[in-house]
Amino acid sequence: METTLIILKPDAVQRGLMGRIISRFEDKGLQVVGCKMMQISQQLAATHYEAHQAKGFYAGLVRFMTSSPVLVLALRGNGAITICRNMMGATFGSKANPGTIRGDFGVSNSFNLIHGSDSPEAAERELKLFFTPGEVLNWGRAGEAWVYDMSGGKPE
Ligand code: IDP
Ligand code: MG
Repeated sequence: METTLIILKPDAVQRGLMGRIISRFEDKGLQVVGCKMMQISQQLAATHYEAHQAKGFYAGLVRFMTSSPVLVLALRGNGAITICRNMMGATFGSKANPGTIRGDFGVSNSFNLIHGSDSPEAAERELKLFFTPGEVLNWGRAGEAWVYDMSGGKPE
């Protein structure tokens, strides 16, 4: 099972889209194992987006991410990282396909509602940045046996 970091960005929180976006992930069968609202500090935004430091949009991106509260989620599932990235859609709503979160809820070429880790390495690094170990809960879902076929001993 993979765990991925999702951030519902300031525009998603301000526009009242938290519930609808979380519902999409729950409906899909992903398990919420961590969830909290927070205001991202300058330092945390800089660390999280350090790979983009040289880009022209970097200063604006840090300003956006620190401007208003976000909701951070740890989502778990078989292949959760790729599943979430596919559900998010292309980087900006103007280009993202209908049926994706960015495609259905946004039109901007700057505000884009959601972040999701893009690799197992990124997920490990980002989960540590946003959650303390005790904030990610290993809880058993009552309906798990009907989310995955476990007859072969592993989730299919
Ligand atoms: P991703 O979030 O789809 O993985 P990246 O290219 O990794 O997209 O960029 C990280 C974030 O930086 C984006 O989600 C977006 O918030 C911001 N960003 C990327 N490109 C631009 C741009 O051209 N203008 C403004 N913001 C941008
Ligand atoms: Mg990226």
